[in-house]
Amino acid sequence: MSILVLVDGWEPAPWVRALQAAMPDERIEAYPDVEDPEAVEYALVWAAQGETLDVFPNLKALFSLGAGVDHLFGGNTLPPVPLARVVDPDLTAWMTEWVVAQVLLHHRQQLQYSQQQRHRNWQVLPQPLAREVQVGLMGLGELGRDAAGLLHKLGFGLRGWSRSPKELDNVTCFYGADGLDEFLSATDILVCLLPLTPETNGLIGRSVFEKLNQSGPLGGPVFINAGRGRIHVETDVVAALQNGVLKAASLDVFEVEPLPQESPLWDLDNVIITPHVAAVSDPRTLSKLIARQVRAHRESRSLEYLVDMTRGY
Ligand code: NDP
Ligand code: OXD
Repeated sequence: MSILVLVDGWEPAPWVRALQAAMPDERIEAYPDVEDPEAVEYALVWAAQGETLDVFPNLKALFSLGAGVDHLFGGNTLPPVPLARVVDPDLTAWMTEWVVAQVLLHHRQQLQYSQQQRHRNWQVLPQPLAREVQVGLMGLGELGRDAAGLLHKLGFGLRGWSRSPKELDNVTCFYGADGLDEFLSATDILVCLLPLTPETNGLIGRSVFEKLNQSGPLGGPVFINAGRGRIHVETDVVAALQNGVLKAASLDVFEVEPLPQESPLWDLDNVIITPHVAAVSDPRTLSKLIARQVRAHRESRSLEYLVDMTRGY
């Protein structure tokens, strides 16, 4: 019996090492070096397609090594086994750090001050209070809720939007297509922490940006995306940053990654770009979660963090 690490674009060796340390009695293999495909019971995957998984006829469960699972839905039919994703306090903390860092950079007008610094220009800008700024979180799941907690402590006003109705302390909640416009209308800083699904693909474009609060305390709305790049329409992001419908943006995810050299985003001075690093999957912590999940499955207990295959997240 074996556990397979099947990662595309990541180095498998650190995963194999960390997993072997967390599960010393298990046989861990990295694709494509599989001794016996029929012995593979669990596959830990990042960006693997159904076609590749077809060769393991005795799979019992799939584990996404990322919090998002869209990387698994792009290709062929997946094997009919449960799919669990990653929910981990360290990963969540990293995302909250990234989101809060970006919100604060825009709130404290760091892009303008950095530009002034380059021109040796000593000029004080009017500074709103955090409570005068409304942060709108699209996605109130594991990551959105945690970010909301710290943003509230910092004093920001909070609005949130999800698929199903929610009641959260300190967050004015909206849901579904019917709640979107009202959610957007008072949002000054829009933060996307949605999963990529057929419903969210291309959701955030020109009409969303135009509905944000255009007369807020920051002098224009800000867009922050750490969900997935294909949730935004990149040509609309660029146009909105150029024509002032958006004052600024922070982007960790892009329609195409790595962001192509010819993307106009690289040349805009009102955008902050990070290379999909807001909350990376770290073998040091995630191997413990996977070990717990494998043990639970072997002992016929339920897996945690199962993906709803019909919703796609
Ligand atoms: P969750 O599944 O816990 O939460 C997803 C949230 O999005 C839920 O609140 C859900 O609503 C909402 N949602 C989903 N579909 C819709 C829709 N059609 N309309 C409105 N709301 C919707 O996910 P996580 O918080 O754990 O992660 C979110 C995403 O963050 C991941 O899928 C991944 O793409 C991204 N991510 C990015 C990383 C990075 O480094 N950039 C790292 C980790 C994750 P409801 O509550 O009603 O179900
Ligand atoms: C994830 C990611 O989904 O790293 O975990 O993007």
